Amino acid sequence: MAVFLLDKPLFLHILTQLRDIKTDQIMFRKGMVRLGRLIGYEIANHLDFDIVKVVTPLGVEAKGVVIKDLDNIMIVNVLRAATPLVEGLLKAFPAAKQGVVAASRREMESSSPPTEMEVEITYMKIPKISKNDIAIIADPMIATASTMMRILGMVSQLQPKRIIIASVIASEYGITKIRNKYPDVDIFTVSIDPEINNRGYIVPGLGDAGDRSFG
Ligand code: U5P
Repeated sequence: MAVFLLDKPLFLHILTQLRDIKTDQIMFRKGMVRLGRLIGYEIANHLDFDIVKVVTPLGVEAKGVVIKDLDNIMIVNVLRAATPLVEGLLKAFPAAKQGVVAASRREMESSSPPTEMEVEITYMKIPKISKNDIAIIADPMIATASTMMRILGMVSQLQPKRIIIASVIASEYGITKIRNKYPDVDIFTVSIDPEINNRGYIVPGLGDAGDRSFG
């Protein structure tokens, strides 16, 4: 598994707006869409490609690149927090199929940071995929990774060619948990934050991504 840390200034500029408590719902959602698009382009830059030749209008050959897998993408939208992120990803992968999973954590205050949280999945619809397809699971926040592990369990059974996680902030703990069980999964994230608090929120984080996008 590789972790791709997307920490170039434009990513961090948008992340900083998302972290800021003063950023309102509209701007938050817009920032998530922008990040989704940028993360999508980064993922596209790490897909397999072929070297091809084309003939230009000048009648001469030019060497070029074709990323075949651009048309073999299935994006899983982890409702509801991932919806604006997926909107952005779809700009990078307009031909993508889309699956949805409605997942919610049972949140409660405990005396120490949770390592596991109960996750309820109330709806799930994943389109048929082939062995040539790449599954991108989008969730802006990976804290205890309880949600992601449930979804990875389902998506890995479909045996896609590759599984990629698109996230904005992942905790160190969550990444390690995913890496131990799913060593072949790639994670694209803008930040790796160090802590999880007693309610299961990433610190410093950006709060509840679903609430901040949708109220
Ligand atoms: N979540 C947040 N903010 C946090 C931590 C978690 O919004 O600081 C939400 C995300 O929407 C994500 C889920 O779907 O909880 C991931 O938590 P976990 O299952 O990794 O603990």
